[in-house]
Amino acid sequence: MSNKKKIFSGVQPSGNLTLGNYLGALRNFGLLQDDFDCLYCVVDLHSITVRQDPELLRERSYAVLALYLACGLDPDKNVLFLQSQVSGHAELGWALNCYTYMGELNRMTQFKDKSQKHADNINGGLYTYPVLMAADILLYNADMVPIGQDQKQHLELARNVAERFNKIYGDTFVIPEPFIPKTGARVMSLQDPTKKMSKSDDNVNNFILITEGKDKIIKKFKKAVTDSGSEIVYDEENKPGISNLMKIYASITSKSVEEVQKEFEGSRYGDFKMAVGNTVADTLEPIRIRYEELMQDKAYLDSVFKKGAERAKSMSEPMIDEVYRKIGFLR
Ligand code: ATP
Ligand code: LTN
Repeated sequence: MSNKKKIFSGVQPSGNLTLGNYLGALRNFGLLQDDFDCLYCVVDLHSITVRQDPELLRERSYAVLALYLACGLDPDKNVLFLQSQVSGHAELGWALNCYTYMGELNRMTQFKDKSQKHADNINGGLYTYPVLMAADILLYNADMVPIGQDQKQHLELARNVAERFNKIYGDTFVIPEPFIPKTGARVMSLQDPTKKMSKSDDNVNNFILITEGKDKIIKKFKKAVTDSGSEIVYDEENKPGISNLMKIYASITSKSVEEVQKEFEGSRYGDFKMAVGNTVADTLEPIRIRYEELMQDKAYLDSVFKKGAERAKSMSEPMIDEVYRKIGFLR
């Protein structure tokens, strides 16, 4: 690794990835790979906070890696790896649990949301999950963490835990900064634009999958709820549906929302929805094709994971050593 700044981010293999994951996270991973030393992790340890079918979990872990690659991440330039194959995450995670207060964890909104959604399985892992996320980042001294808006609170916690540890034991961890895109940081559900587009949503019309075909994508955009009125204007409060579509279009075309508004001045909702659907589908099409090819070659995906784990291990071992020594464990 060079003296470039370091990036860490992760995606859970808890379902098929959506347009939200793409615009909020994956696309930015690729944009950062030339200027930073990047580690991109498939965070399978995180995903078992919700019950997973073992076979499906394995398949989805490959699928997230295949999507990383299909989105253009170069496995030689970036460290692409599976969290459970690098023991330092669980080790540092445990240690940091003892430096995180329950009061802090009680404030995490994702825990509140997920415990409502999975009321029959509110387990300890779901509660302490942000500590494991802090460990992921701090283990490698990452300077920056590309994430969607929903993860901002978790990153704040990681910063607080790092500062606390540094205060007790002297400089140990780099304090990481969030990297949240201007548009695309919070893609909303197509049927209920007041809630986040989520891969674990029960209603398939709420989300667009990265790997969905063109016809399906266009159909879903056609069905997307819009608001009263007929003008394409950005107004999150009164026109959440149209505003969400405008943000999606802006993000995918790298335009500002103002430019999008100008472009569609005088257009009808139906035409605008078709334009968004077409643009999204055309952007995702090459990714889907490459993804499908890669999923046919598990031996290759295994080899990428293997190399990634080796590199991640050698990068993380000095940190575990330092932390354990500082805490007072015999080395
Ligand atoms: P779930 O919906 O199952 O809770 P998730 O999609 O929120 O999962 P991850 O797959 O781990 O969780 O998220 C990976 C990255 O994608 C994170 O950086 C997250 O902030 C981002 N992300 C997730 N959903 C959206 C969204 N709707 N808009 C923008 N970014 C998103
Ligand atoms: N908590 C994130 C996934 C995640 C992550 C990370 C993101 C786990 N560890 C480290 C950035 C950095 C989520 O649920 N989206």
